[in-house]
Amino acid sequence: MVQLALSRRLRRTAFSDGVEAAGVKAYTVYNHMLLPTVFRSVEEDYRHLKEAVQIWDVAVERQVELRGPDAGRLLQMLTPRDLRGMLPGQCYYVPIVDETGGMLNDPVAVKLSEDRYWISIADSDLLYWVKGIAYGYRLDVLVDEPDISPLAVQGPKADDLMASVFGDGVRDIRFFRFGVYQFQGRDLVIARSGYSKQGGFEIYVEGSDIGMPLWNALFEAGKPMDVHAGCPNLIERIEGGLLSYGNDMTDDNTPHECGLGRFCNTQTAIGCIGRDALLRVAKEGPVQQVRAISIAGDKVPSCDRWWPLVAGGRKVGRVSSAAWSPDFNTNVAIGMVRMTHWDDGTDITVEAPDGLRPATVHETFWL
Ligand code: THG
Repeated sequence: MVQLALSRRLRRTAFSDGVEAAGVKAYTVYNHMLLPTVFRSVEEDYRHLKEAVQIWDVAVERQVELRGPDAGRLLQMLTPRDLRGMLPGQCYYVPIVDETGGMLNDPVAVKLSEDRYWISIADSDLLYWVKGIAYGYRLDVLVDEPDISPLAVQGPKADDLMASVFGDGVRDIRFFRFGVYQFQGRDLVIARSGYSKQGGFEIYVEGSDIGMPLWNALFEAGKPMDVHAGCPNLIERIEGGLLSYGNDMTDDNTPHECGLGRFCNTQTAIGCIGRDALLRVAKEGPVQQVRAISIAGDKVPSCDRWWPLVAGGRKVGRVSSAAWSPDFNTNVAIGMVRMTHWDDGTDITVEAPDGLRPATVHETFWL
């Protein structure tokens, strides 16, 4: 079997020892680190995520920390989402765009205080863009990547598990809010968020040294709840319409093409570097947009390149993520579809690697 060689450049995480002991079967590389993709099987992991509770090593969600008097100004330069109403204790999903309005990342921003934020990044080297902006505009802000390793607790029993380790107070955390809770005498930021639609929390583990102690404590406390190691699940995230940067969108796409227009306030996001470009394209509206797509036939192979979408002999889009959904008894997919074919119920054809298949475009996702 071919192996992936580890080194300084392909980092393990603060939880990799636990992930291996739990029997991880496959990894992907994300922000130059290991991200588990399968434990038992994608289908078994999916069923268990929807019925119990899982612990996810999502340390690959690296934090870009902004600290200093210009931290808020810098974050507003990066995103077309209006941040003026953001309060300490809140998390915002923020499209990050370049000067052309192209997506550079789609992180969660965490406001710790007026002069301190974390940008919890998806898979692109956002740190360099942020450092370049801070330096180029002579901003009074420190930008770096601290030793913080997010650990997600996801699934319907997440509240019970978290309460048993951190106390009943965690049950009151509202969606996309966070509080500070103690573990072994250390303060940890805990938010109600995560890359699934099953509910749960993300623990921003500060200091790699407490990574395995916390991992072990959660597994011990979760025994009665059938806790298992898990990871972002391909099937569940497609059903839920959770986008994957680099797969479903790139810097060639605007947030509006990605269906992230609801997270943009381009008119009032004064200071956003991509604002003028986005105002120009927003006037016309996008000519292609992310859509849910169901694909006929039995289980599709894994989507490791864009699959063309065609209609009437013309290319009308592409599929970027696809998987068999046991709950919906069809293949579910995410794709970019041209406006001529993006209406709900439009029938088109996908050129899958194993042949042509009928597909249908949907206005909304499954979860
Ligand atoms: N949590 C944290 N950091 C992250 C992710 C995360 N960094 C990488 C990656 N995931 C970034 N991408 C997303 C995509 C979707 C969401 C969060 C991060 C998400 N979306 C909600 C939804 O679509 O239902 C809505 C969010 C909202 O309403 O504000 O949660 O998962 N820390």
